[in-house]
Amino acid sequence: MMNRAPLLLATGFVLFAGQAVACDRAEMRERSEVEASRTAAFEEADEDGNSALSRDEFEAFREQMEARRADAHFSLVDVDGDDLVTGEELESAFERERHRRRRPPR
Ligand SMILES: [Ca+2]
Ligand SMILES: [Ca+2]
Repeated sequence: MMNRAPLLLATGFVLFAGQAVACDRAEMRERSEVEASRTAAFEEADEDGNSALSRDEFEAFREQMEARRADAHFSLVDVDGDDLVTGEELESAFERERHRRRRPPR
């Protein structure tokens, strides 16, 4: 039946929107930072500037992204921003993560 397609699309959108709401702000910020830095990492890794990555360049890109992701993750866990992650901050980050995973999708 053709009429069901829009309904299914709408249902999919509502589920997607619910998941987006489920992301807390810090996570959203982390994601947008990672996405924003992807282009920069690509350009940096593209050593010969041909707008494409060779295997070696791709490896450099992957390392760049990993470092940037780790950096963003660190900032997320370091709640008070003193550039140190305490056991307490780590534990509360795990707790937030557990809470986020447990939350049922709306
Ligand atoms: Ca290249
Ligand atoms: Ca800290």
